[in-house]
Amino acid sequence: MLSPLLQVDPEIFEAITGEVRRQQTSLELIASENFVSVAVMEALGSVMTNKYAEGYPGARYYGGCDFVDIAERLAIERARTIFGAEHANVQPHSGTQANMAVYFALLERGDTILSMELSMGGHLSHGYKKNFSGHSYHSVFYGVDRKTEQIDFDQVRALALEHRPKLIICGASAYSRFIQFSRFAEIAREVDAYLMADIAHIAGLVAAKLHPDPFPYCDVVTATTHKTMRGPRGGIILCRQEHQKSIDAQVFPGMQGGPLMHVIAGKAIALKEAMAPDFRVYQEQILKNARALALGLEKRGFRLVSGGTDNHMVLIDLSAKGLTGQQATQILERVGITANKNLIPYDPRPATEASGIRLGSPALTSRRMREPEMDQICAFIDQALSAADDQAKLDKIHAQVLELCEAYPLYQRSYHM
Ligand code: DSN
Repeated sequence: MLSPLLQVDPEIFEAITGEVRRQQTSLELIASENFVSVAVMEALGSVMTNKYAEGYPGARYYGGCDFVDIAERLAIERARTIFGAEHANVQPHSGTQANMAVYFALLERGDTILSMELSMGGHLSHGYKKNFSGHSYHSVFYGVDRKTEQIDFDQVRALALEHRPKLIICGASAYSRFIQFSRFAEIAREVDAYLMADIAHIAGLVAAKLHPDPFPYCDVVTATTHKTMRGPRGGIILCRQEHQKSIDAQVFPGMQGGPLMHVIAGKAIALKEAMAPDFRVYQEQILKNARALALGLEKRGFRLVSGGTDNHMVLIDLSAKGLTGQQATQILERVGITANKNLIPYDPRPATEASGIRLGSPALTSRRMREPEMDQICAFIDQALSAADDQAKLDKIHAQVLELCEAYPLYQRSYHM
């Protein structure tokens, strides 16, 4: 019981130290990833992982819940305060689980959902045919305008009037523009639909009031805590009081068993961090860095989907560069830059290849990089994608990437941080 990991399981020890090295020595540009604080990591590795706590604070099915109750109450209160929500449920294990509980609470099997098409920037759990949400509900999708590559509200309204959805979902995982919740609310009101915002990606920006606020307009808001919020992996649901009972009942016992109390403690810590003044400074820098990425790429001849960014990400169309998203991510990986291939609107390629890549600034902003470093990274990306298979050139870029990473160290304290 008391032996260190290195002794108990050297293979996993090696895997973890390898991952530490990878995170330290590469440039993380995946828009949905971030680096949690040491305090959050302490909670994740704490004894709260040992505790069963089915139920909610003060009303559990197991004894011994006094201390986990403290953690969950703090997480709930902090989430309510930050987002100005009447109720928060902090138990969903992920963003998809949060969405699932909302659907269970608001819909019957076979009801119609109107949401953004996955290939236009939406999310699997918003009704995609191979996801539970697509099996259980009838999905109708809106997309973006071909020219502006921004949400086409005429289409959203026309589809809403035609299909009379019970739920309209706004929110995306690959869309670099503000989500105009007020416009969705007008349409939802017109057709008497519930409105849910999935702010998984932009929760940190919303918390810092740097993105339009969904709360006055939506019945329910779901989020993740690990993207721009910079907390542990997990989901959260925020809603009006009238939905509290049904949503809580659909998270537990409807959909999950025991909550992950160590993660909930980590969520509480991340939410406390989000209440500190420097969190807003961090979120402002995320925006500045995303804009710097957009500018740096544009001036090097890359085409940005929708022409730019209002949030933490940019979506690049590589069609004119003669590369697929898949090829580009592989080349970038060879120089220590991590990104993901992504479909672009009206993409002629399949998702396994894709014509674009998605880049995000949250993780590197946590490393304290700023606009000059973003510009330097754009130069690395440009040089790497033009180098094709020239190993000598790629090695040279990789050496510069390593130098930059060394200048912005991450987790110095012990082997797993
Ligand atoms: N996988 C997440 C993302 O990268 O956006 C969404 O769940």
